[in-house]
Amino acid sequence: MSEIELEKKRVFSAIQPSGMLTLGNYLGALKNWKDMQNDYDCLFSVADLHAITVRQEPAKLRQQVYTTAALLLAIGLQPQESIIFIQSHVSAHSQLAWLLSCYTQFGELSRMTQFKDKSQKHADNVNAGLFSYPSLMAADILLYHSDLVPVGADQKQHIEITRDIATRFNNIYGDVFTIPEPYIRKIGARVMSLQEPTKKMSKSDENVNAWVAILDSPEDIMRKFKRAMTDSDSNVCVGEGRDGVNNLIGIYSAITHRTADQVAAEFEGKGYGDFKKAVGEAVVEELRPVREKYEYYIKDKKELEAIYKIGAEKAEKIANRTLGKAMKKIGFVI
Ligand code: AQP
Repeated sequence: MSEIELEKKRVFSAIQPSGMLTLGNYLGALKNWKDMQNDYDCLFSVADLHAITVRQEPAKLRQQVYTTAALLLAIGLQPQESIIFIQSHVSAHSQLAWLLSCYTQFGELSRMTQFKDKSQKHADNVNAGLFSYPSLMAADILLYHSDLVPVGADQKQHIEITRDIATRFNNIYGDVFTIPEPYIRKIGARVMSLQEPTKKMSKSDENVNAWVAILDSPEDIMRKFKRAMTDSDSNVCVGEGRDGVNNLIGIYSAITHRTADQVAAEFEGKGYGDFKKAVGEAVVEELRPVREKYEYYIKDKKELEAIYKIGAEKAEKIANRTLGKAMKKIGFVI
């Protein structure tokens, strides 16, 4: 029987080093990255160019880039399996972003909910980069002919605009870009704030009790879940308007792989106290190995640097080919 090696689908995703990564980042994105790396041809990036759309303190940003890169290894990404790199180390991202911004409409950028949210949150710094963020994200994805982009639900709109930009470009110049699909899991795709459960859990939330950092100590995690907002009912079951409880059930389900009905059965007759404790403990145990491995990777900056430099070299080869092709099609002399 002849063996036919099937080409693996290409996966790309990135994460901003804009603060301590949260349980939302972990369940919505990182956990899926790890699960996909054996079955797909993967590239994962630390999106430092995206991070400066919000003002960053230089020393802190540098440290967060290291922390984020070390966390990618700590969650189990293998440099032998996946290409792991820092976005700004591959200049094709900025170059293609400029080209694509000329194929992106003002009207479509104005409709992006992330732009609306962040421009309200950072009203003193509504910069052009914040507005054109989707053109850079489109460049990130399209440079690698990505088939799938594993993200949390909040990024769906950005994948849709990427598809629109790529289709527009291809309609003018022929088949240059692969049209990517979002890869959004049902469970864990939208982890909400523990204090205001109608808002997504976000690493830049000023209320530290609203979010759990992947590197939080077990004591802090337990305390945050104990204080998590629920409601005046005491039944652990999913229901309309029960945002706090729904969120905790979602987190527990994502970690224990139990359905919402199984969770309800497990806590029947017990109060929120027992339930919150169980969710906290599940999160502590899920994140414990990540925290331990993180300590190992962050200590050895030389190894970390070697990994992301090799990653950038590999990524650059793919990215430059796509960039060159796009430039040639547009009519640049190259
Ligand atoms: N609460 C969340 N639930 C599920 N997924 C989430 N993601 C973020 N928050 C949640 C997913 O994590 C990936 C990386 O996100 P990012 O760091 O690039 O940017 P973000 O979506 O803007 O995340 P934050 O935490 O809200 O950052 P800040 O506060 O800096 O804006 C993405 O796949 C995202 O969907």
